Amino acid sequence: MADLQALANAVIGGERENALRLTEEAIDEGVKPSVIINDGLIAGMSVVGEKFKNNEFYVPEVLIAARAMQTAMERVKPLLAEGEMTSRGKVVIGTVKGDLHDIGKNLVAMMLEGGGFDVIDLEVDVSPEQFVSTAAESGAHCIALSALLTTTMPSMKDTVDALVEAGLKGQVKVIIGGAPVTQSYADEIGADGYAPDAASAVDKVTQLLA
Ligand code: B1M
Repeated sequence: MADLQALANAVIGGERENALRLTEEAIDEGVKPSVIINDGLIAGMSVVGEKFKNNEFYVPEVLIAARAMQTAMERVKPLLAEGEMTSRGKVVIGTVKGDLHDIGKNLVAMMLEGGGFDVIDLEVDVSPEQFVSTAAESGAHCIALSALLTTTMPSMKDTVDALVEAGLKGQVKVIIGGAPVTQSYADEIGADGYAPDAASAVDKVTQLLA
């Protein structure tokens, strides 16, 4: 019988091949793809998130776990029947204009995906206009902005302002983060939320979209 706890454990341990094998076994046994994703992959990643928050896991462990999760996810996602699994929301993420740091942003994107959100990753050096037009075109619920340079933080405010100008403020939530970013900066620029790390970002987006 398919062992979804073992699958979750394989994700936690970053065992990519094991995670893929257990996913294929579950598929062969007829377990619903949504159950494999929720009770195996997302369950595993949420433990990873907790361990990261509690400093039991560091960046390399999270990246390796996320890679195992993504490999298994790629196998099972195409099998989802239409409407079988409702996304928890769509998030457009990127590192702001002028900023090329992407390690933290990638972690946040992977944790959000592992948390059951649809993620559109615009990568790095993303202008306010790109964030807003992608959110509008894709019907996203949230824009997630990462900045690592104090000099690029103003682009976060420009993005919030561009959202206001597009008449989407409130309808599309904005969450910000990155090493130099603080809650008081989020309050100052009118962002809806701030998170200090990738696991907290999942909690914050969940809360904002509730
Ligand atoms: Co750069 N760099 N860098 N750099 N770099 C910093 C950020 C710096 C603090 C180093 C230093 O001087 N001590 C400094 C910034 C100073 C400042 O502005 N206050 C700096 C500088 C100055 C620069 C350049 C200007 C250097 C130069 O060329 N003279 C240049 C700028 C390039 C550019 O972006 N235009 C530059 C270049 C680079 C590299 C390309 C060499 C490389 C980036 C590689 C890459 O990302 N692909 C790099 C690196 C690696 C760093 C350090 C060493 C590490 C950053 C990192 O990846 N941390 C960094 C010093 C440091 O932080 N110790 C530094 C690990 C990562 C997991 O953490 O990104 O903080 P972090 O993400 C965390 C949280 O912040 C949070 O969650 C993550 C996981 O918990 N988080 C979010 C991040 N985004 C979030 C979004 C959220 C929520 C949470 O919601 C949406």
